[in-house]
Amino acid sequence: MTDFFAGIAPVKFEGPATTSELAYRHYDPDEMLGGKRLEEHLRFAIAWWHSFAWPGGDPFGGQTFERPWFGDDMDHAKMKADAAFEMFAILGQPYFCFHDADIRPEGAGFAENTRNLDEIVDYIGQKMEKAGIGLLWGTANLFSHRRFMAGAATNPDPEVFAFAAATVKTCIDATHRLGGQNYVLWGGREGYETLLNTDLKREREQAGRFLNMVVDYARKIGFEGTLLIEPKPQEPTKHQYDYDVGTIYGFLKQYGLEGEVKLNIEQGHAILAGHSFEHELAMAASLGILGSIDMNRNDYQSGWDTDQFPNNVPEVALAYYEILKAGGFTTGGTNFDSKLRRQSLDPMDLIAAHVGGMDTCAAGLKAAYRMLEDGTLQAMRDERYAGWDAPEAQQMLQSDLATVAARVLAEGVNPRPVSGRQERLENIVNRFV
Ligand code: XUL
Ligand code: CO
Repeated sequence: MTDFFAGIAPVKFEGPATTSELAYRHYDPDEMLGGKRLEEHLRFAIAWWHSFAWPGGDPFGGQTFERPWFGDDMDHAKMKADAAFEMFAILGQPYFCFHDADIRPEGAGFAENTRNLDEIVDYIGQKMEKAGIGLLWGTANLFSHRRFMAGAATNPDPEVFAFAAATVKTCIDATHRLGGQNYVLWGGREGYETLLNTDLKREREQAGRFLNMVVDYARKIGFEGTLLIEPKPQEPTKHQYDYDVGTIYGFLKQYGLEGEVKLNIEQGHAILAGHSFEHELAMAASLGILGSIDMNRNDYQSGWDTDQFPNNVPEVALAYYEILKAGGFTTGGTNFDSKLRRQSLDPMDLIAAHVGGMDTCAAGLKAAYRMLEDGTLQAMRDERYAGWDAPEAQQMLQSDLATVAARVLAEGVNPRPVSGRQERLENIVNRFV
């Protein structure tokens, strides 16, 4: 027990009209939406790294948060876990996510890291059972320690590849033991700063082998969760190999893994890649690799990964619209890869941030569901492509340029431009958000 959240009661659903600060206005876990409870649609998870490990630093200053569990021994790691489960009890979300380095103290090397991980995984496993909380995904932090400064799988030094492979093995083991629904790989240092010291072809090949080894191992131990890669275009490296959804799909195809690995798509990373979140989601869905989401909000001006809590319902609605159209989550969910601003010091800030985020997502999901149910958007989109339903149009796709040209000439084909109706469609969306 810690007294960190003392005086903060479990957050309840009180409906949109409530004036209490810590209540859900839109997130009622038991509300039914199309035969499924809201909790099962959204599958919220809390990120251990931002909520419990991050000290509040930025490039110009260090720690602003004072947390009683900050420290690098096992007692502090356990206190951190205690505080985490106290917060979970207040928020009532079903899942959490972690990196090895968030939950265990850093050891002197691989053996001690593994011992520490095993011990804390036992501790967390007992707490999960008691609380009825699940693990959405686990992952390895292959980017913070200086040994990974030139990459993990893509490192020019084979011994770093080995250390990374061994570490990922222990993290898949830990995720498997805790009943994780997914295992995530985010290649924070899998990229480069300058081509002058980088053999890009070789590095991508190493990453392809690494991922194949991960897939083989996960299957060998009977891990039934989904393996996910998380795209991000840059930061920390200048050029990251997992730039965006399309880039990763090409990589998976190249290494024969498109049927094995799906994607964990993050709002802020999509923005950094010059895309909208819904674009990345729709692209992944169209390629059959949509897995899970890291929910946050990125600053549109700053150009770096700000990981703010979501609070923009219209934006979130368009994201869940794509997710619902794709059939919703299976093993995936909504992980808050979101952190407080560094001046938000109080325990209350941490709770309120999640309450707001969960409410924003619930409101967005419900709006998306109504948009789908109404069907006008879908009908107008279908109408736009209706010409392609004609058998002649389908035949043309099987034909060749010369045949098409002959018909255009013979029939005097001269298409009449039609409106894309964007503003009308945007007005329709605004009826629901
Ligand atoms: C970094 C990021 C990571 C991954 C997991 O930008 O999003 O926290 O989600 O390693
Ligand atoms: Co993320």
